[in-house]
Amino acid sequence: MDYITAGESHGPALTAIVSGVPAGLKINEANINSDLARRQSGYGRGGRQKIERDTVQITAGVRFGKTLGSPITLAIENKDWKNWQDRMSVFGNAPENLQREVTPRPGHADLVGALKTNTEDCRDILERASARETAARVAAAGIARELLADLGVEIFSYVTSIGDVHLNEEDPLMVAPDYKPLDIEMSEVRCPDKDVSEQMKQAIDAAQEAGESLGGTFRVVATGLVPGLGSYAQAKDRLTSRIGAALFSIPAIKGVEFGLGFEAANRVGSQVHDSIINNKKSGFLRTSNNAGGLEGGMSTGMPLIVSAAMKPIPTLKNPLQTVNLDTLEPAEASKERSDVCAVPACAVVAEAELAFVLANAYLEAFGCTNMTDLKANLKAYKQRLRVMSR
Ligand code: EPS
Repeated sequence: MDYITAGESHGPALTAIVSGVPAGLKINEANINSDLARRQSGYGRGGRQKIERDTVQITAGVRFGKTLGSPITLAIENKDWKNWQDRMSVFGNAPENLQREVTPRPGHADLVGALKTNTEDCRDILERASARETAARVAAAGIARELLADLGVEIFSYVTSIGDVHLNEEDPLMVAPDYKPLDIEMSEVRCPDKDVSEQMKQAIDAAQEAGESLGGTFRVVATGLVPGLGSYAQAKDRLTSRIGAALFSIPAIKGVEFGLGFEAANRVGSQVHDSIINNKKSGFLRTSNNAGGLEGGMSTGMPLIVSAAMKPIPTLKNPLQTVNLDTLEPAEASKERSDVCAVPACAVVAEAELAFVLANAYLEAFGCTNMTDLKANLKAYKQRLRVMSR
């Protein structure tokens, strides 16, 4: 299963094509739209989210609510396009009064993209480099999420810090899978603790007043996985490397940690690795989950827990110094309308990226042509594991 997206932030629409989806998978548009709404939400988002009501339109690959096994096309209209038709026209000439973007923002793709593609207008770059593109990823991953849900896998995320406000968790790797999704969804910053949510919102308010932006960290959790997804045999098949690459593909992600992450490097071996037990009811289990559900590049069957760090958004109300590309003189970086903080939204995008990797791992292990065969193979595998653990 693979996806590709197209679309500019202020163009007519975002589009995704998902290929390699098995036939016979039920698709519920409402679930995809709910993920799109979750991505749009979050305290600290900019004015754009008041304009958009992201909803998916599926135009290929689904018949009577089920996948055909052919490529699926998903489109999301950019409602803001009507305000940009002159500046972002697909054909015709640029308007005479067109204001080119010539003051690249440090931290965004503006300057390097312009140098690379030989354009005199950074808008050619920023329109695609904008995190608006992640709406198409979330829609595409909606297909992966339907597949995983059908196989008993759930994915959720929560925010662990915004700026210097941190959620203090006693034993996060053990408690994280038990958080109540409703508590997370009720928080405007996707944080399960009400008081910390308030502090995070205050930090966002303060940043906004100061003309600043804020980054943060979040965790993504997947439950219900069978052990053995991914592989130890080839570098590219290690689930760890695939998930790492997928999360690092999200704009502004600067760090990814699995389970204990960097903290594992501070400890001795016996304080890191998870003892193995065998329990008649559940089979092989671990007494802890420091590995975050991955060993040898494969799922262990424990909840998969991965954390990521997002840098602050580069568009600043009080901009940094840059160089005017026309005059080559010092200038202030451009002040696009933007978000003060998009960490909660980024966590939803990370859910989507993780869903894609995990769905692929299931398809590789249990077959990818149709849901009936896939489920039969998965059932047989689970049965064999039960026999091996008794
Ligand atoms: C985004 C839409 C954008 C930005 C943001 C993400 O809308 P606009 O540019 O029209 O305000 O709010 O873009 C960025 C964070 C970025 O770095 O470009 C969205 O829908 O997620």
